[in-house]
Amino acid sequence: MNSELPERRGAPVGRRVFLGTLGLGALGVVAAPKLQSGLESFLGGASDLDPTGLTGLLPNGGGFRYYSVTSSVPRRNAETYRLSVDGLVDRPATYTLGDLQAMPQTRMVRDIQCVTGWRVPGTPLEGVRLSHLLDAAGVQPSAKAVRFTCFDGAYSESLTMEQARRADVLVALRMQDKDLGHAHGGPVRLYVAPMYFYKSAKWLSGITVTEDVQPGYWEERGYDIDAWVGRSNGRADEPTT
Ligand SMILES: Nc1nc2c(c(=O)[nH]1)N[C@H]1C(S)=C(S)[C@@H](COP(=O)(O)O)O[C@H]1N2
Ligand SMILES: [Mo]
Repeated sequence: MNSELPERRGAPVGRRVFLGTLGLGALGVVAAPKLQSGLESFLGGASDLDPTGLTGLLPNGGGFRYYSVTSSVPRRNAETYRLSVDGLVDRPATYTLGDLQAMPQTRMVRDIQCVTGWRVPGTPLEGVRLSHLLDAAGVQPSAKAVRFTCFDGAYSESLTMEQARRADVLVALRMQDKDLGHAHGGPVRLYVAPMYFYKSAKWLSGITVTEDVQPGYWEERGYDIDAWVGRSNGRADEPTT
């Protein structure tokens, strides 16, 4: 495996470059307690995202790290959020948050595992099964994969059709029994429970059914397309339970 991959050094390259430009690296230690409390209120929805992305270097109370490959992400709420389902389908659709909330919800409690090594055990995620949306759209026989795009304008992911139809792949609306906040990719993110967390695209805005798998953001930068926990990326983590 390529040891030059940016995320293996602890942070996505975009943010590192951004921090480096601002010269904030050394400030982190001093500023951490203040930023940490800022992040916590942010995660509660009360304040704006730290535009430096410095909060991304700090684990929050629950052991998560905030990841974004872009330095800022627009906000979407119940009024402005839209999810499109298109590509090789008979019935393309655009859903609001309310539409998604009205569909059958599935709740799962699994370990979340980032490929860089941090893990958050026993995390509840809840939302609509991706297979439900695919069935509603009517996938055409030539379709072998699904591509996901995000309203950060940069990130993308992909799954084979077989992976996408698994019961443990959700279009997630809630995490830790709360509506998904902006920092964690709200209002809607993908959740691919059996794979490393980079498959779980945040700020999900598009689901496109495609003929073949198109490598996602980190996959174009060397990570495995099939990102099974414990069986990919040269790692030997225990599978999530
Ligand atoms: N849109 C988008 N989704 C993303 C990422 C990202 O940078 N942008 N990072 C991925 C990675 S590497 C991880 S570990 C998780 C982090 O999710 P969190 O910020 O909720 O902890 O989101 C994944 N999904
Ligand atoms: Mo990650």
